[in-house]
Amino acid sequence: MDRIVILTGAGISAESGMGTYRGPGGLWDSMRIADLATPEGYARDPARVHEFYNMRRQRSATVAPNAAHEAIARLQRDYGGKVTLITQNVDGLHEAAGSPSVIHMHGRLAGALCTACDHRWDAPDEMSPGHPCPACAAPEARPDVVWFGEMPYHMEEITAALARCTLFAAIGTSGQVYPAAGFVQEAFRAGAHTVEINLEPSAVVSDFAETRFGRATQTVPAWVDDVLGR
Ligand code: BV8
Repeated sequence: MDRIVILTGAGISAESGMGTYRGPGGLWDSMRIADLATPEGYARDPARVHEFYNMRRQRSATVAPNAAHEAIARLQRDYGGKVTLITQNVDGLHEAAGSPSVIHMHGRLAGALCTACDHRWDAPDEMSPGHPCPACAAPEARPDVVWFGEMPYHMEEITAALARCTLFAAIGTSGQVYPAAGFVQEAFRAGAHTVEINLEPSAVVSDFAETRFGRATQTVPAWVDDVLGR
């Protein structure tokens, strides 16, 4: 049996109404990464960053998973071999679609983190500077999201899965953010077949053996049917 590793990005949530980061109407088109998704930006203006994440946390609670999220949950349920699902997304749509395990390498909008004691808890809708940590009461709560310049989460587990995988699929990602954009090369070095499933060619499309272009709600269920049908 194959060992499948799937990496998803904002494109898989696009048809659920969650914005993407780049491309038409992308979050980073209107917002400055340096001000909103870096530790330096947070240190400069924590209220502005909390507001940015409060707005996205509330938006994330209003959208539903789509056929692409549901197809991946079906693959995780029905496939005989191991399926490791890694997402760059900070929304909870894979879990909402029924995926039994999701590795959030860039954290989660629904999570809060205490910078004083490392405690993690479910974030309230609204967080602001000085929000107290429920464990140590320090006024040090921040969104539990990985900013640029910070180490992504679960990298040991991810590296081990890539080193053993026989099939790697990147779905809905522009391939512009590292280390995620380099996972295809790690999978290729492990001897895996690699497939890019995206609306258009990503920045690393040439690293993939196979490509399937189109909207995720069309391309992902078809790909899952192919994998399950093999
Ligand atoms: C780190 C959380 C090291 C926050 C995010 C120069 C070279 C190489 C690397 C670097 C460099 N300079 C700096 C770096 C490192 C940096 C980086 O890669 N920068 C880039 C911009 C050059 N990376 C980091 O800082 C990472 N950390 O390297 O740490 C380290 C080592 C030791 C010690 C300490 C540190 C951390 C990166 C994580 C940043 N956080 N998110 C938040 O979300 O608010 S990144 C952010 O981008 C999201 O996580 C997002 O998921 C991710 C990637 O974007 P995509 O998911 O790909 O989304 P995008 O909009 O770009 O693309 C959407 C795609 O979907 C498109 O291709 C589109 O065509 C497609 N699509 C659209 N609609 C559909 C569709 N596809 C199918 N169907 C549709 N309907």
